[in-house]
Amino acid sequence: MSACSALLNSRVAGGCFRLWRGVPRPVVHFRSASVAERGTGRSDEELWEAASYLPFSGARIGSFFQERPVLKNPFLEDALLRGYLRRHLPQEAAFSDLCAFGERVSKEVDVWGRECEVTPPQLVHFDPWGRRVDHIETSPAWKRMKDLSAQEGLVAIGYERPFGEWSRVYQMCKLYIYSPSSGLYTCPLAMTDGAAKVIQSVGVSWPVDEAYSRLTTRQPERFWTSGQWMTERQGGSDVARGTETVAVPQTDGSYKLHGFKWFTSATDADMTLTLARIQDRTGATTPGSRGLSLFYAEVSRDEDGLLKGIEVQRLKDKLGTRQMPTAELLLDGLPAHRLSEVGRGVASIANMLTITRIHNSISAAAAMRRVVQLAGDYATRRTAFGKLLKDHPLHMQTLARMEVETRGAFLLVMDVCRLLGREESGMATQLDTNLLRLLTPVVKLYTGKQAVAVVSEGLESFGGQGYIEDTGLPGLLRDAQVLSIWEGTTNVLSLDVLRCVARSSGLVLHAYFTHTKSLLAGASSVSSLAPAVKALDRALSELEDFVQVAASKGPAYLELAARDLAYSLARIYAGALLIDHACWKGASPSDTYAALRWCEQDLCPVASKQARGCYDPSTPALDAALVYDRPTQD
Ligand code: UCC
Repeated sequence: MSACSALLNSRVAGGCFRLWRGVPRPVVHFRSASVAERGTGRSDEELWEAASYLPFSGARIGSFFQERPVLKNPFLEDALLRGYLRRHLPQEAAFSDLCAFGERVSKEVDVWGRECEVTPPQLVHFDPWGRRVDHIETSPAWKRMKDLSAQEGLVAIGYERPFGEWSRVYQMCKLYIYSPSSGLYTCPLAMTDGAAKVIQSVGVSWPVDEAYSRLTTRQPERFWTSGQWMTERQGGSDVARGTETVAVPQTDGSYKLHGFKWFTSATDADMTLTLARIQDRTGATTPGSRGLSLFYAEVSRDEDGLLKGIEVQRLKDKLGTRQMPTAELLLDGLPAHRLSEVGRGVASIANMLTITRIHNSISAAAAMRRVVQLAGDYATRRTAFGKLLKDHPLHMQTLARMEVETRGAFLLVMDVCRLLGREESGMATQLDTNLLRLLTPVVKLYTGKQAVAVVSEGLESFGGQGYIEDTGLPGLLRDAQVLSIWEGTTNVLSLDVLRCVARSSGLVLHAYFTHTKSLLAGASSVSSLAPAVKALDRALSELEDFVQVAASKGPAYLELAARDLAYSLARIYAGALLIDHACWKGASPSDTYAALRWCEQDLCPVASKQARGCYDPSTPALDAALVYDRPTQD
């Protein structure tokens, strides 16, 4: 008989009293036995036993409860965010607004975010009398998010530009604080910002002047959000071939759209930008990218309450982002106005893509930051193996690695925001513009991918509790997973990097090398950073060598190297930003430590993989053979 079953048997035979003989009596917090058992007629001993020796019973569930992680003011808690702003935007107005907003997020908004998650949108197709209404019902919390977004100027700041070239940084810092508590309201805000940007680029005049003022207002009752309907049944990446929607010209110069949009995010929007092919008199359209034009449409209802020219087919059943309605839409004569020149749809909507990709990167860095903050807080509360988690070096090593990833992501995203701000305020040099074009896809793809890894690691740091739905933690991972998918998958964006290198005849890479070297210039005399600077210098020359060799290779070679090239660009640039930040006179020892740790990884995977022959002509066939390797018949 095992020791365990012997104990169990002795309990059954003699009662639990024996189990405690000679063992110090436990301190048990119990509901008052005399009250609970009064009138039961049980002896004192029975009562005493029940009260003192049965910490778990029908009436008790034990006395220990794990403390939950506490969300503190995300602005005050974030040393790098505050350091970055002290360095670049040392304005009291910005600090006090971000501090107050951080307080509001932690005390008020985070609860709404959770409410959005547990009260997902519903599609009501019919009213009780059978009339088709296609009404998307959203939670009260989702509606509060809309009002808050207007009040806090989460889109407006980008257009008011209160801090000149640093206004985008300021706006995105607010979104960074807000994002993980926003119940995914950052998605409609991203598209709203993108739509305002597109309207600004084509000219704020009829028919979009009213829309522009509503997208950028701070008045909740006037505020509109926009959709971005790009994805059709044939897929969302190859927009040029996948778009079937046609635009039928009307006599008044407007159009009616007919098509099927397969993914439309935040479909409760007030308006949308979308792509379609203009039909000629015979009904013919131009295929490919040159056949696509950009359209503006309002989502409105007729006097009977029916959506004009739209049927909501169904809501998507998604892994995450459940807070937000994502729908399939049949466009059946949707009234619309053409915004771009005929056939310039993709190029015109590219402005929107730049903005939504930057928002995506903000959400990715913010998700990492949130899970690191919560995990760090939890480590000060949770005891295991006799001490707090924070006193376990291996646990802290894990959290520190997550912190390093988060810092790299934050600086990458902020630098893209800095460049965007410079461009929009007319301060950008040609180098800035080229750098912005190259870094936007690089930062989006890198941070999207890293967010999944860091948030997943973060959940693990809570043990089993990280896997429990109503802690709110699993939602962070579900929502992170979309970040590498929408707005261009990792591979599609890696190919976009190649395309912008080719279209600029390499000028975007020239801008990249020039600026990265300038970031390192001040670090050569800082001895504490020497190993990081050395590693980065080496990686930069490996990357330059790769570019030299790759220039003589064909498209197939470059395509195989595209993802590793994008990762190399991201890691090297983030390393340079971390080093540069650590050289700032206000930097902390942790800033130096983070830069050193970042630069310990393989900073230039495209060179390492090239050296191993990963892009050789034999590779595609070997990859395919490996993927489709099946057991042979015995
Ligand atoms: O809609 C979606 C979900 C909405 C939710 C948004 C929330 C996000 C924020 C969340 C925060 C929580 S998801 C679907 C989004 N779809 C995509 O992202 C599309 C992915 N595919 C691509 O990006 C492809 O590379 C395409 C569609 C751009 C490729 O199309 P083409 O026609 O083959 O492109 P081309 O020929 O390369 O480019 C056509 C023109 C060129 O201009 P010109 O003719 O002047 O040379 C390009 O330079 O467009 C220009 N262009 C760009 N310009 C293309 N891409 C860009 C770019 N990224 N930036 C600037």
